[in-house]
Amino acid sequence: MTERISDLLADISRHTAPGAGVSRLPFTQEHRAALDTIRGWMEKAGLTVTVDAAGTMIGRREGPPGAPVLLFGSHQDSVRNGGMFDGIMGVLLPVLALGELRDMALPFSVEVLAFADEEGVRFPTALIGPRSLAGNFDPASLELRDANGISIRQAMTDFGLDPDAIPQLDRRNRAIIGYVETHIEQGPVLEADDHPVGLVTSICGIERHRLTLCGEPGHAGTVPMALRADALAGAAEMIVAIERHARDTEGLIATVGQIAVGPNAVNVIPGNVEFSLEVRSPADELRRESAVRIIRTCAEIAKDRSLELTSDFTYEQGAQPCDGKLLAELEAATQAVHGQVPSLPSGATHDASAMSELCPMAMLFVRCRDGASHLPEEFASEADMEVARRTLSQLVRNLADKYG
Ligand code: HGY
Ligand code: MN
Ligand code: MN
Repeated sequence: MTERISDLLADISRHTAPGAGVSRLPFTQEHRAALDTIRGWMEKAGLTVTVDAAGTMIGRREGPPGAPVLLFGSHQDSVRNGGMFDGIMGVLLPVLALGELRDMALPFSVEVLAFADEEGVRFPTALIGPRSLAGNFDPASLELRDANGISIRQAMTDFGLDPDAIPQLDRRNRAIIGYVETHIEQGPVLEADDHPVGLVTSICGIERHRLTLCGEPGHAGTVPMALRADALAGAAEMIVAIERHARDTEGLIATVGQIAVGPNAVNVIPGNVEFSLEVRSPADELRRESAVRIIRTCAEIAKDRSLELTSDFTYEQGAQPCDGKLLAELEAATQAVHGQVPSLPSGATHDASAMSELCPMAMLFVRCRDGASHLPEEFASEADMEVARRTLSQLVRNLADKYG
């Protein structure tokens, strides 16, 4: 009897740090436990399982000698208190699809990739796995540290990996048909249009900055309002200005998701604040220009309030269009299974953003209840996931005819 997809996802979501939802960060005991479960899925589907130097678990089905490889995959990690579908569903579905096709001869090899770190929640960077395959991983990022001061290098070494072997993962000279990622939509569009799945046309670009404000801490009762340089009040004015700028700019999204205040005491005027600025857009030029304008506005506010502002540019991923030919293949498979082919851009970023530097990339979205994601309430239905699984099997069948 075939196990229900949601039961398999519920099972792996047990590998989480305590708290609501799923909290599975890279190179942790939760990650290691998840790899054991994923290994079981892959072996049951007849795949040969390895883990590469970047911590990507790879389930491979060997094709004829010299044949190209078709790649599927997504990420095993989650945000803190996230849902049980983001990432991991895109590992499970292609594994199940390949399990269904295990007796069918294929004219190419196939791999399912379970990447270690897409969210960039533990460390101030992400996409180590796909960037390693695409040959553009920056070894300097191995020295970046998490909130406990543990470097990526240390975390990977403790996890049993050899980060210095990452450069050997470069697959730019390999014959690759393409990379297809299946992912929960994380937005409300498919639900609003009543579709179980949809094709992704492009993935937005993203950049992150860390803004640090220094003011004058002081006694909350004795320093007159006119004499204050209150770092938190300054940050508040900046955050409202950031929101207003994004609201007034078509095609732009900006978010301040993290903030830290010092000394964070009820009766002390905040002396320093550090907050994150994240800017997204399908248009890289607009994103970059807007980030410059936003930081300039923050600098003006800082000056008016006698605060000192420093901003560090911490992360960037360019916008990526999905590959026309691979999309057409995914469209034919979706048409065959679902009868209709909705398409939409992705406001979330994905491993596929980095994989598109290596090979043709396409994505299949699965309907997301209420568009809720990065939350414990995240939900995709069994029926919709089944449509996605069948679409992936159909895609492999269609490509087998084409390459056969
Ligand atoms: O932030 C994102 O868009 C992705 O979920 N990491
Ligand atoms: Mn994701
Ligand atoms: Mn996510």
